Amino acid sequence: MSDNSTSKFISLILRHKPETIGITLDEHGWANVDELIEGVSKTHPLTRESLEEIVRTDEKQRYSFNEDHSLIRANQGHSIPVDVELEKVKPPKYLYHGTGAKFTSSIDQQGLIPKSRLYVHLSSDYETAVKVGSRHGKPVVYLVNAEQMETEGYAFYCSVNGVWLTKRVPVKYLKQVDVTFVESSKIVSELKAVFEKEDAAEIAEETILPKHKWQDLQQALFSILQDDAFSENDYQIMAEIIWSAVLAGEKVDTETAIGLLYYRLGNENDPYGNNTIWSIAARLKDLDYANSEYNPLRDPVILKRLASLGIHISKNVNSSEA
Ligand code: HQG
Repeated sequence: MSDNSTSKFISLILRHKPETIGITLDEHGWANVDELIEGVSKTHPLTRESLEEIVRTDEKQRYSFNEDHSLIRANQGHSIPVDVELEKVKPPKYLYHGTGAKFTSSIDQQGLIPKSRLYVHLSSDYETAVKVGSRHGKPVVYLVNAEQMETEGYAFYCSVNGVWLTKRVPVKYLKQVDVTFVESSKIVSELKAVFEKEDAAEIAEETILPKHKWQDLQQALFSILQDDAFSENDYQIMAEIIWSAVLAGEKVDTETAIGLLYYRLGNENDPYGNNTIWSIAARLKDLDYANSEYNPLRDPVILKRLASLGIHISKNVNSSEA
């Protein structure tokens, strides 16, 4: 393992105070490697080999060399104005920001500001945000509606070590994360990992169903069903899991479940076409499985529920209404 205090000191030099060892960074944040080693090694043990080791093994991949390793810079986290040539990238739907409980009243008024750094730092997962927040005392995590921010003109950057950066986050895009949401977003990640496998539905039923409270799991399933990013096959797996829950007598939110499943997998002209979702609808609505006039995609209660989730069914036949 590399010497942690040397690594911390290098971070101070490359992000905040190069003058401490009498060096300067260029406009893109690069320092000369020989100068850095010479300056740092006056107070901290550092050789070219140990520097290479620090860069290679840093758990957050904080530093990069240029091609011939004559220059080095921090990938992000600066307080001095350098341009590390970050590329604007489309962010995921949500990002997280971890902070200390003591900052929340100020954040709830002003939104997130970079304070001494150039950017507000965000992460793509909740767990990282909790760690970052814990550096400031009791951690609190905010959910950032990154997709909406981007649509409304805010730029996002992703540093080479995967930290998301943006200039500021106004209050309207922030929400303190509640525990159910966190539980369900963890389950969403677990489910996503299962999607890659063969027999995904069985694996999910055996490993994920028994492990979580149904209410948390249901929220995770609904959030996947509302997300366009998944495939028909993934949605079918959601249907299989919901069917298992129905059979197990779990308290399923009937309208939302039927609505979302039919929205993803149903056919307005043939409500019985997909066996799994018809079984779910028939069981939850107490219908005659083999003989019913019921059509979920024409049920006003279901359509209203979907509309409340922002989903408006105006498929081919009814398009005259649109
Ligand atoms: C808070 C570490 C009051 C903000 C981590 C944060 C990270 C406000 C603190 C990286 C505020 C600044 C950055 C407002 C923001 N009112 N407080 N309006 N807006 N704050 O350390 O995000 O290990 O500068 O919530 O992993 O904690 O160094 O930023 O709590 O990626 O590589 O002001 O540092 O990475 O604190 O951490 P920081 P941060 P490294």
